[in-house]
Amino acid sequence: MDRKRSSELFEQAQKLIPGGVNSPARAWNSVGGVPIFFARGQGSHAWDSDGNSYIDYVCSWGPLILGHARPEVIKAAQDAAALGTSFGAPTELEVRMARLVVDAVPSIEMVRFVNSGTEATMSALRLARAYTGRNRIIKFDGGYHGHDDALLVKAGSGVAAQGIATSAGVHPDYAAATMVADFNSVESVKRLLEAHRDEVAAIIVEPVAGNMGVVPPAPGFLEGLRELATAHGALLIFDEVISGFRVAYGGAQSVYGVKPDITCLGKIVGGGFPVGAYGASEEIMRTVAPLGPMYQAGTLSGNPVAMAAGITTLELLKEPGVYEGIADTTERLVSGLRSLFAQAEAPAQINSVCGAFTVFFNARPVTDMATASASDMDAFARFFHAMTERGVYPPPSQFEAWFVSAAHTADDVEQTLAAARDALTS
Ligand code: HOZ
Repeated sequence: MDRKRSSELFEQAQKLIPGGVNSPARAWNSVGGVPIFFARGQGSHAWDSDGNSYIDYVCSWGPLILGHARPEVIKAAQDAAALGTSFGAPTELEVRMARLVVDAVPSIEMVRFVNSGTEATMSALRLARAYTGRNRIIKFDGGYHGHDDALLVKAGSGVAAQGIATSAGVHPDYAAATMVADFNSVESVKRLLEAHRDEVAAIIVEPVAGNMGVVPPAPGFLEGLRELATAHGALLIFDEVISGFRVAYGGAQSVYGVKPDITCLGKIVGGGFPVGAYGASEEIMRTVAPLGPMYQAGTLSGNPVAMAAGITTLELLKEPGVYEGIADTTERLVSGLRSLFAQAEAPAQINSVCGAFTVFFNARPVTDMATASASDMDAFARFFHAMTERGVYPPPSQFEAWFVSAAHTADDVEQTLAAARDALTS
């Protein structure tokens, strides 16, 4: 496969942009080689700057649950843009979007829109501190919640792929207030809460971990967190930036039946445009300015073009059969890959939920960051390159999710499995 133009662009980009990328996970650091530069996308496919086509399982790292350039979403964004791209004042679209989110997510009575998942989690922590009057937080090893200072401690995603424990530049006082527990271990959270009674403002968790690769919650884990948070007067924050509107329309909290105090959203909620959101009960959200003393603001927050794309995406997701279709496509990919790996006698664990999965090159079950880290990164890298060479684009890191959209077809599944069979044989 000729990727001459991507190589040229990467050469130029590296002189102008750190690492040639605007987000480290895109740099292919953990798999090596030259990142593919994309030029266009349609449905389940994306085309690179050399004209090669790929079945895309990155899907912009999650937002594109309807696939690339879904016509209704594009039209909604175009129509909104033609009426003015930003006002810095309230618009009707924000009210419609807020209504959709409040109706969809069980724990949200009021919501504030921001511009990214990072802004959502950063604001949620500030809200938890303001509401409880406490400073410490508990996060999980391998949990990634964007690049807020307090959350770049033992983080997953690009941080784990770089092998960084805590980012340089994080103020030591912020890092010191962050305590790290083990995903799927209620006991590890209990120990921290008991050692720091009346000091913990919040426990923040991805209810389905997505940034150490996909790791679903063990039975009782989320329920245990809920009980502990309530017993210790801490708030439970679900970071549903990935799982929201993906594992189900109402997110992971609707699937597992556990209600957090604060929910963070991003990715899908913006329909491919930069949107994040945080929401909670009216009582908690009354802490947010201008109603309360916790300040948070943004010029482009609730941007009409992004709101229009988000509204249309959520409305399309409400149509009957959408999630059943995504779940079915995910299941066919996962079971097909499982049997191919078994036939090839290649050790692999495939963790999945509706619309997302990870192939861990690992002989043992992956239930937390320690077990995810035991995966064979070199084997993953070889598989990744063999797949891209065969026109399938998986995430360029062992610690990320493959995202399945409503646009992926039975034909895409067949072609992906054929590519995997060939890749494993080679
Ligand atoms: N944080 C994203 C992966 N979990 C990567 C974002 C990007 O590079 O676009």
